[in-house]
Amino acid sequence: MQKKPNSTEEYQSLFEAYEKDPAQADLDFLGRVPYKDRRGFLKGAGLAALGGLLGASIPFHRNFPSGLIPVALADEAGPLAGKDGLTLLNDRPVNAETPPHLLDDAITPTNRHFIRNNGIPPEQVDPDSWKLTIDGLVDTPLELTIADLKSKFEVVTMALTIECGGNGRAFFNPPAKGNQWTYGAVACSNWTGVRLKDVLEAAGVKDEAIYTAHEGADMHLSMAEGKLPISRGMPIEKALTDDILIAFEMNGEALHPMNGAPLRLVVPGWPGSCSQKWLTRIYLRDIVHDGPKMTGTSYRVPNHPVEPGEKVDKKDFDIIERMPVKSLITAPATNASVAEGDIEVRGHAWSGDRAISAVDISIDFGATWQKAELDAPVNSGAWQNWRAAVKLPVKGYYEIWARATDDQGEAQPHAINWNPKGYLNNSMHRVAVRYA
Ligand SMILES: Nc1nc2c(c(=O)[nH]1)N[C@H]1C(S)=C(S)[C@@H](COP(=O)(O)O)O[C@H]1N2
Ligand SMILES: [Mo]
Repeated sequence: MQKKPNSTEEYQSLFEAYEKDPAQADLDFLGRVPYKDRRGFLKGAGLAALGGLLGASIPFHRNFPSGLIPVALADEAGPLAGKDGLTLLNDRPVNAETPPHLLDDAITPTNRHFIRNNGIPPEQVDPDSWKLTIDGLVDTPLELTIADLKSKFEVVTMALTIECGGNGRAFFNPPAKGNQWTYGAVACSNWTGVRLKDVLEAAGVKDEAIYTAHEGADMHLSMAEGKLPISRGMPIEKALTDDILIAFEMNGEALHPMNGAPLRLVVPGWPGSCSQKWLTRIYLRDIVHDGPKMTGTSYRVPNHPVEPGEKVDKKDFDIIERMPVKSLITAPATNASVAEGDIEVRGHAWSGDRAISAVDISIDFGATWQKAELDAPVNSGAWQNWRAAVKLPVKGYYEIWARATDDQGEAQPHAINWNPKGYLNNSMHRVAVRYA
């Protein structure tokens, strides 16, 4: 039995031993290197030496950008362990999205839930000793274990949609800086936990409280002590609604480490950034929270229409609240070739905290539309599933377009509503299909 190394230095020295004499070294240790520590190893000669672990040499190792890890390793033991088919957009911090055709399930399985990290997740979490602090402008500050949450409050399970505010950013022109999400920074899993509202009411919300502030146990990319990568909040009226959970289970099991284990907030319909992962503290404030990624232009859009590329003054940005009406086509996969003209088109639709009233499908570039069959949400906060039997009249190339309309009559636009940071792209999803 090899001793498990337990510090970065120890990993480093084992790795150096491996570089000196691969035949004699403890090869197995590499598989256990936490991904945050791997970064230092994977440069130049270090990367070349990893050939042993990958089962092949790396002819172009000199070109490998430092800071990335080989995808083959990432999938096996890194942040994407337990995920299936996600596209890694960045490994520091970890950001991975799900191709639309892998989001076909009515309820998103954990292995298909996207990952959006702003910092470095905590490495060792102990659910039994995890504590959540509720303080700030409350009558009685609380410190709760997960066992306390389960025993003192009603435990509920709900399907809840989380979408990153930057989903669809890849399609902005001029481009917006940040993760180039295409379609897959959205999911609707089953979450089990207690209502945020019940916990806040148990602590007693003071009259002066106007905003929540959330903290998690992840570290800033700089690893600086006490510096949070992200701390967002929401107006107290929103926090006291029924659909927001402090969740300790995802699809009937412990949360995935990258989705916030052992405890997180789930705020459906608002930007995913409200749903603090690795949740350690919620405090109530008498000002709009000003934590990291609450200020400047983070998660904000201009409060008036702007031209693509237009410079917008900082004071003209508003904090994003609800996410806009949107839909996703999950079948067929784009670029699919079908042998029959009769096909089923499927997908999901959602609109912040509203319900969807219709999803329309077009196969003729928007000239005519047919109504999809639309399910009611399984509960409020869940996306709605839809399907349509579609007939492709003759062989050839088609695009399937989907357009959702919500119960306030708002429908998805054809073109992107451009904004400087690339948020809220709810333009229609188009997939290419060849009837051959
Ligand atoms: N502690 C913490 N919570 C966080 C984040 C983070 O980086 N750290 N990212 C937020 C953002 S921007 C999004 S979109 C969601 C994504 O949740 P997921 O990674 O479980 O899909 O988590 C949010 N909660
Ligand atoms: Mo996000």
